[in-house]
Amino acid sequence: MAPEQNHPNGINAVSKSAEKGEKKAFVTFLGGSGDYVKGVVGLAKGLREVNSAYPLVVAVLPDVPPEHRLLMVKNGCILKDIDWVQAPEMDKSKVGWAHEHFAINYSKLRIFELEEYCKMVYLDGDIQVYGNVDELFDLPNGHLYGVLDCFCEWHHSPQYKIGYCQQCPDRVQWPAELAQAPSSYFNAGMFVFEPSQATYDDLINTIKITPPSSFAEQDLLNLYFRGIFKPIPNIYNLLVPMLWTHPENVELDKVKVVHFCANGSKPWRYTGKDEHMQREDVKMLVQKWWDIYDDDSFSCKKPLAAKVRGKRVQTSRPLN
Ligand SMILES: [Mn+2]
Repeated sequence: MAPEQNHPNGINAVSKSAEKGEKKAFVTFLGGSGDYVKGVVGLAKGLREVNSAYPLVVAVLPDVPPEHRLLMVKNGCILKDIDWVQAPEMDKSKVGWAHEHFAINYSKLRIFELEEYCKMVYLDGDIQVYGNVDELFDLPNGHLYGVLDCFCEWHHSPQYKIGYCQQCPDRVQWPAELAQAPSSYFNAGMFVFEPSQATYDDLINTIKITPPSSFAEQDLLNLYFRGIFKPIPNIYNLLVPMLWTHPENVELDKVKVVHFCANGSKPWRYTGKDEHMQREDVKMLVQKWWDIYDDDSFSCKKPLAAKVRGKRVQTSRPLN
């Protein structure tokens, strides 16, 4: 990614790329024939409800069935066919969930190949938007932006064992004898990036020289973009577990993006039986997701951008 030149006015300035008329879009990723398509359809409707000026691109793997493709197109999504990315060191004797999980996650990297877009905001299918986030497209080039992850429930991480979390770095100091504290680590369910074939090729080369780890492409992206990553406020990717792990860092009335990553919190699978799922704030967010999903007035035959062209909603919330 080339560093941004002459951007004195920050994110509210019209970016050079916009002047050149280059395309920008949200992008998500879908594989398989399961129920995750509901998340994507919900997200498409959510982006429409907040009057986003940008369309939702869905990078689809070959095994997404025609009926799911049709459903997404009917809801205004732009489909881009992508091929699998081979996961590293796959054990051919295990063709179960772990294999599929790894293969799917690495294939998400294909979004970096979508060079017809100069800037994209990646959103997981288990994310919903409750506010307009178009200002993210105006962030200066040359960085990858995302929200700091929370380690409080990552039982296998060294951070968890120590009790350290980057969301509250003062709670437990990183032990001096353990050398350097871990660098900032973003949750890869949402990030702002500039597609680039060269970056994609480089990421693939990095896979070849990096042992696979439990968080697959998220670990890889964090490794690769170390030093280029810049954190943005939690309101752009509220991880649902943050509601109970870091309530002091949650501004629920300001949250724009909610990531249903907690066990049992995916709205289309929600039963309320899993731990924390009877919290009032969780129930409210899940209900809001369903309100959006069930509202058929948001279904349309045209891409999102066509509907609101020329009526871009201006948002003024500052980023820092
Ligand atoms: Mn997710």
